Amino acid sequence: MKLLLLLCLFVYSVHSQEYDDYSVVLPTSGDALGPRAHRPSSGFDRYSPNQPAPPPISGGSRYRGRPSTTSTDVTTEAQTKEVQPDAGGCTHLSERMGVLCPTGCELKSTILKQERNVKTAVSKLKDDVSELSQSSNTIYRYVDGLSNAFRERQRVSNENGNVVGQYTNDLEGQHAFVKDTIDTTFPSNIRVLQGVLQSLRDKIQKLETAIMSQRTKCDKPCTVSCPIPVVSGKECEDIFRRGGDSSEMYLIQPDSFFQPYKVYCDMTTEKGGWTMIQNRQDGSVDFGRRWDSYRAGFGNIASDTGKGFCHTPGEYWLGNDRISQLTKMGPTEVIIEMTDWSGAKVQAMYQQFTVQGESTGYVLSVGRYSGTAGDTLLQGANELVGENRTMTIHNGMMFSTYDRDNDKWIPGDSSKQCSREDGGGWWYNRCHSSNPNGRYYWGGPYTKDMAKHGTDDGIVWMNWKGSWYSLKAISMKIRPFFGGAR
Ligand SMILES: [Ca+2]
Repeated sequence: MKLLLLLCLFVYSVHSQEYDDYSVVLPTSGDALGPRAHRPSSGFDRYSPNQPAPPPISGGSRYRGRPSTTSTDVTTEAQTKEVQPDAGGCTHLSERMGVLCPTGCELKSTILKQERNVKTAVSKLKDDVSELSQSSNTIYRYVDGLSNAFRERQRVSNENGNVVGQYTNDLEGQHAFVKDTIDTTFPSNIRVLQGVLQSLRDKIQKLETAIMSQRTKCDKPCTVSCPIPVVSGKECEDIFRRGGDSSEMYLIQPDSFFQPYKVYCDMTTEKGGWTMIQNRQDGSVDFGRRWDSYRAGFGNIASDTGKGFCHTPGEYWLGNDRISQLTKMGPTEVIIEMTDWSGAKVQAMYQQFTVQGESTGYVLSVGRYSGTAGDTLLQGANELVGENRTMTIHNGMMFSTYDRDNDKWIPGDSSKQCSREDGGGWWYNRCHSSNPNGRYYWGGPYTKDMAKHGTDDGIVWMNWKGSWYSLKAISMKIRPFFGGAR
């Protein structure tokens, strides 16, 4: 634009110079030329008059006079000269006059007119440029924001890549560990477990074999298979006197009217000859039995432990009929030996011991106590006094089982049965100071909560261990009384 303006000013200057030169040459004739004829002075711009002109050249002309016809034509042409417009357009009215160059004024007007257009265009262009600049700024900021967002995304992407890489590394490590574990540890453990499993299978098979063996044995009642010594007699004292001096199972026949039966003979204690009528030692036999069972006897007389003879007694009750018969054959003494869970041993001996027959309820008669366990059968419980103690004396009592109430506790009242509450068959009064046929408790001390009916139903000998201690072992052996002298 500036270049265009400079170009226009240059053209204007050239035209002005040409015009001035032209004005000097041309005569100042007529008022048609207008105000350009003078320039009023002002200030120091004073008019200075022209210098006097030198005299013209005179003398003879080198030319001859012109022909007359040409002068006439010139006059005519001068007379018909047309007045040409001074402003507006670049062409004469007559085309033969050629093109008329614009005057400075016309050019200025044109330029001013164009300048307005140009200004308008420039103003619009400025607005456009400003708007474009704003748009450019907006776009720049937008692009800049996009760049920042891209860089942020790139950073986040890089960080995610790092995290993924780390996670991948960890995962690969774990995978390697798991694979190594599966490839090495698992097979080893599986082999160990397979060995354990095989061992367990072997044990189970052995147990099944043992169970089958026991089932086969239990299909028939337990019998003693060990050989019976040839020596026999009416009872153990008779056998002892016949030469049987080893403690083991023998066959006795007290009376020829009865069949011989097996019994364990103690040939060592107190000079031997003792017939065992009762034995408790391990709880292997249930003593909570009916009247008939106590009458006939139950349990295991003895067992073979592999030495070829039955030298070890089992838990058993010889039977009230047999006991009655043996004790009624003559004066009989009894020794009651007992052991607690610490291994301590005491005994109670009665030089008189008789059991009447079933018709009188197997009434017990004892007398002449001696020993270390304390006399319960004659004296009752030492810790009780008066009638309460009398109620615990067993001498003179009938035998009772849970299905035959012969005790002194409200006879006739089926709800008051010593045998039912104290666990065994015995010569209960109301009810006991000793209970050799009671329940077998492992360990010794027991409580009411452990007892079936809350009573002292253990293997009790009150005058040694009290009511709430169940003995580990107890046995009753009888022998014909002979005053200790053989
Ligand atoms: Ca009763």
